[in-house]
Amino acid sequence: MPADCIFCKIAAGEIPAEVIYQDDYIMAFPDISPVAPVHILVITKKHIANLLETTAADHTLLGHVMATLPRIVSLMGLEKDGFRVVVNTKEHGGQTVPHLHWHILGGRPMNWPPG
Ligand code: IU
Repeated sequence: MPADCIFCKIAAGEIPAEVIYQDDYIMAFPDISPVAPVHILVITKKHIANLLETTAADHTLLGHVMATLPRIVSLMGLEKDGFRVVVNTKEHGGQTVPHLHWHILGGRPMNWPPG
Protein backbone atom coordinates (compact mmCIF):
# COMPACT_ATOMS: atom_id res chain seq x y z
CA MET A 1 0.00 0.00 0.00
CA PRO A 2 1.50 3.37 -0.97
CA ALA A 3 1.84 5.54 2.12
CA ASP A 4 0.10 8.46 0.43
CA CYS A 5 -2.93 6.58 -0.95
CA ILE A 6 -6.02 8.42 0.25
CA PHE A 7 -8.41 5.55 -0.47
CA CYS A 8 -6.21 3.15 1.50
CA LYS A 9 -6.42 5.60 4.40
CA ILE A 10 -10.20 5.76 4.09
CA ALA A 11 -10.38 1.94 3.93
CA ALA A 12 -8.23 1.73 7.05
CA GLY A 13 -10.39 4.26 8.90
CA GLU A 14 -7.51 6.72 9.15
CA ILE A 15 -9.52 9.30 7.20
CA PRO A 16 -13.18 9.40 8.19
CA ALA A 17 -15.89 8.67 5.66
CA GLU A 18 -19.63 8.18 5.87
CA VAL A 19 -19.57 4.44 5.34
CA ILE A 20 -22.63 3.24 3.47
CA TYR A 21 -21.52 -0.37 3.19
CA GLN A 22 -18.41 -2.34 4.03
CA ASP A 23 -17.25 -5.88 4.45
CA ASP A 24 -13.86 -7.51 4.61
CA TYR A 25 -13.11 -6.68 0.97
CA ILE A 26 -14.82 -3.45 -0.08
CA MET A 27 -16.15 -0.15 1.25
CA ALA A 28 -18.75 2.27 -0.13
CA PHE A 29 -18.98 5.95 0.78
CA PRO A 30 -20.22 9.20 -0.83
CA ASP A 31 -17.97 10.95 -3.32
CA ILE A 32 -16.63 14.19 -1.85
CA SER A 33 -17.45 16.06 -5.09
CA PRO A 34 -20.72 14.53 -6.30
CA VAL A 35 -21.65 14.88 -9.96
CA ALA A 36 -25.13 13.44 -9.50
CA PRO A 37 -27.74 13.56 -6.71
CA VAL A 38 -26.42 10.16 -5.61
CA HIS A 39 -22.70 9.60 -6.17
CA ILE A 40 -21.15 6.72 -4.29
CA LEU A 41 -17.66 5.30 -4.54
CA VAL A 42 -17.01 1.61 -4.01
CA ILE A 43 -13.36 0.89 -3.28
CA THR A 44 -11.43 -2.29 -2.77
CA LYS A 45 -9.77 -2.48 0.65
CA LYS A 46 -6.78 -4.03 -1.05
CA HIS A 47 -4.65 -1.46 -2.85
CA ILE A 48 -4.88 -2.00 -6.61
CA ALA A 49 -3.97 0.98 -8.78
CA ASN A 50 -6.55 0.37 -11.48
CA LEU A 51 -8.44 -2.33 -13.36
CA LEU A 52 -5.40 -3.13 -15.51
CA GLU A 53 -3.40 -4.01 -12.41
CA THR A 54 -5.76 -6.79 -11.37
CA THR A 55 -4.60 -10.39 -11.72
CA ALA A 56 -6.22 -13.79 -11.61
CA ALA A 57 -5.85 -13.63 -7.83
CA ASP A 58 -8.35 -10.73 -7.85
CA HIS A 59 -11.10 -12.47 -9.82
CA THR A 60 -13.07 -13.39 -6.72
CA LEU A 61 -12.75 -9.82 -5.44
CA LEU A 62 -13.93 -8.37 -8.75
CA GLY A 63 -16.90 -10.72 -8.78
CA HIS A 64 -17.67 -9.79 -5.21
CA VAL A 65 -17.85 -6.11 -6.12
CA MET A 66 -20.29 -6.71 -8.97
CA ALA A 67 -22.36 -9.11 -6.89
CA THR A 68 -22.60 -6.58 -4.05
CA LEU A 69 -23.50 -3.54 -6.18
CA PRO A 70 -27.24 -4.37 -6.20
CA ARG A 71 -27.24 -4.32 -2.42
CA ILE A 72 -25.44 -0.98 -2.30
CA VAL A 73 -27.74 0.66 -4.87
CA SER A 74 -30.74 -0.63 -2.93
CA LEU A 75 -29.39 1.04 0.21
CA MET A 76 -29.35 4.27 -1.80
CA GLY A 77 -32.86 3.77 -3.19
CA LEU A 78 -31.66 3.56 -6.78
CA GLU A 79 -33.22 0.25 -7.77
CA LYS A 80 -36.49 1.77 -9.07
CA ASP A 81 -35.13 4.28 -11.58
CA GLY A 82 -31.69 2.82 -12.18
CA PHE A 83 -28.15 4.03 -12.02
CA ARG A 84 -24.79 4.01 -13.81
CA VAL A 85 -21.56 2.31 -12.75
CA VAL A 86 -18.26 3.74 -14.01
CA VAL A 87 -14.65 2.61 -13.60
CA ASN A 88 -12.39 5.41 -14.82
CA THR A 89 -9.04 3.93 -15.81
CA LYS A 90 -5.79 5.86 -16.30
CA GLU A 91 -5.45 9.22 -18.01
CA HIS A 92 -7.88 8.88 -20.90
CA GLY A 93 -10.43 7.28 -18.63
CA GLY A 94 -10.33 10.30 -16.37
CA GLN A 95 -8.92 8.46 -13.36
CA THR A 96 -7.59 10.88 -10.75
CA VAL A 97 -7.17 8.60 -7.73
CA PRO A 98 -4.91 5.60 -8.49
CA HIS A 99 -6.79 3.11 -6.29
CA LEU A 100 -9.38 0.90 -7.95
CA HIS A 101 -12.92 2.20 -7.46
CA TRP A 102 -16.37 2.10 -8.96
CA HIS A 103 -18.54 5.20 -9.23
CA ILE A 104 -22.26 4.61 -8.69
CA LEU A 105 -24.23 7.51 -10.17
CA GLY A 106 -27.96 7.97 -9.80
CA GLY A 107 -30.84 10.23 -8.91
CA ARG A 108 -31.15 11.76 -12.39
CA PRO A 109 -31.10 10.55 -16.00
CA MET A 110 -27.54 10.09 -17.27
CA ASN A 111 -26.35 11.31 -20.67
CA TRP A 112 -24.85 9.15 -23.38
CA PRO A 113 -22.19 9.32 -24.65
CA PRO A 114 -20.37 10.53 -21.56
CA GLY A 115 -17.98 13.43 -22.04
P1 IU B 1 -11.63 9.14 -10.45
O1 IU B 1 -12.45 8.14 -11.26
O2 IU B 1 -10.28 8.62 -10.06
O3 IU B 1 -11.55 10.50 -11.07
O4 IU B 1 -12.48 9.32 -9.13
C1 IU B 1 -11.95 9.77 -7.96
C2 IU B 1 -13.08 10.32 -7.17
O5 IU B 1 -12.71 10.38 -5.82
C3 IU B 1 -13.52 11.72 -7.57
O6 IU B 1 -14.87 11.71 -7.97
C4 IU B 1 -13.31 12.53 -6.30
O7 IU B 1 -14.31 13.49 -6.08
C5 IU B 1 -13.35 11.45 -5.24
N1 IU B 1 -12.64 11.73 -4.02
C6 IU B 1 -13.28 11.57 -2.80
O8 IU B 1 -14.45 11.21 -2.74
N2 IU B 1 -12.59 11.82 -1.66
C7 IU B 1 -11.30 12.21 -1.68
O9 IU B 1 -10.71 12.43 -0.61
C8 IU B 1 -10.66 12.34 -2.95
C9 IU B 1 -11.34 12.10 -4.09
I1 IU B 1 -8.67 12.97 -3.09
